Amino acid sequence: MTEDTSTQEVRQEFYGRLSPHSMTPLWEVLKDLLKSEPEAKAVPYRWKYSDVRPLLLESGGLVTAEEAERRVLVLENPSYPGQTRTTASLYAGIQLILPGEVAPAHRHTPSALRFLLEGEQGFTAVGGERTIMKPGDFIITPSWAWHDHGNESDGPVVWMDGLDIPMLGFYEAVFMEGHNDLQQSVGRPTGDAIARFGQGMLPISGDEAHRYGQNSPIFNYPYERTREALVVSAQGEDPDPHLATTLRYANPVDGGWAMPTMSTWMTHVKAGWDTTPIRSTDSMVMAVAEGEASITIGDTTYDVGPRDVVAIPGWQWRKIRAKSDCFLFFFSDRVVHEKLGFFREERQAI
Ligand code: GTQ
Repeated sequence: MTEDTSTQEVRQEFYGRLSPHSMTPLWEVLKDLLKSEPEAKAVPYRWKYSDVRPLLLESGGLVTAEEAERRVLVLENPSYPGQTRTTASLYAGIQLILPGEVAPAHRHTPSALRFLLEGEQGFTAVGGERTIMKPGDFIITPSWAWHDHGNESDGPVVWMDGLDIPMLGFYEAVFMEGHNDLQQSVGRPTGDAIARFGQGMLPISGDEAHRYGQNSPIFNYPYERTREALVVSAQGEDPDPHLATTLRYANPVDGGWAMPTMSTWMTHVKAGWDTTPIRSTDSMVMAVAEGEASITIGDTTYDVGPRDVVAIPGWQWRKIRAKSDCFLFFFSDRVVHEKLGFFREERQAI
């Protein structure tokens, strides 16, 4: 017997006596635990709206929004089967509300965002105010805010939900409460929040700004305004080689991200433009508002068009080639990486 095998045997015997005490030797796992670069378990993935839509509408014939509470097809990362997550930390799903339906009022610790894909007359009520949601709008549902959704049009209303459920799941802090009524009572006129907070003005009494806790008091950022801001910005400067023309959704009170756990922004890439690869530690979900593009994530390239959704795991080189003028919505866990001090970004030389 060589000295090596006997050393191994002695160690294994020792490890065997550790395990009944619920202990394990760090040195056997340290190289897997601490690596020189982040390694995502999630894989890139694209959901084509032409695949999602017919299945979503079919689900509309199987279960009502009220019965389902939320009739959503979860966009589940292939690396995490059964785990209702789209990246390691983010959840995305596609929600359908049919004409006349109501998704009942409830509240939960996870924060939610909506990105409107289809339908003109869907609404959501958050904290006593209703907003009508139009395609391309970005809507915030803060943690523990009552919310219910409805559709007063004669066509389906469809949006992407983005939630931080996997993050809160890690902290074992996911819980919810159902409302006594199907819908919450509405105490403020539609448009109140954006009038007070979204016009470059703020209420003179500072207290009001904290209506939605750590979230932006603007809870619907209309696409019309976002798009205009991007189009005009793109006229006034050359696009950033890595980010093209990108504006982030900001909290007007403190200039920070609009939500405390999820960063959101929109990127405009003009037809014919190609971005230079960039990577960052945050994982992302992208939804196409307008345009045709190809996005490369690591070794994988996807063609995307309106309403397609893509999962982008952390620390993978990404670049976008626009075939027509593109407007791309993103949400990511970047704000958490920044707050906790481990956000990193790397840009390939031009
Ligand atoms: O609309 O409140 O996709 O509670 C998952 C959980 C949406 C919602 C989801 C939810 C909601």
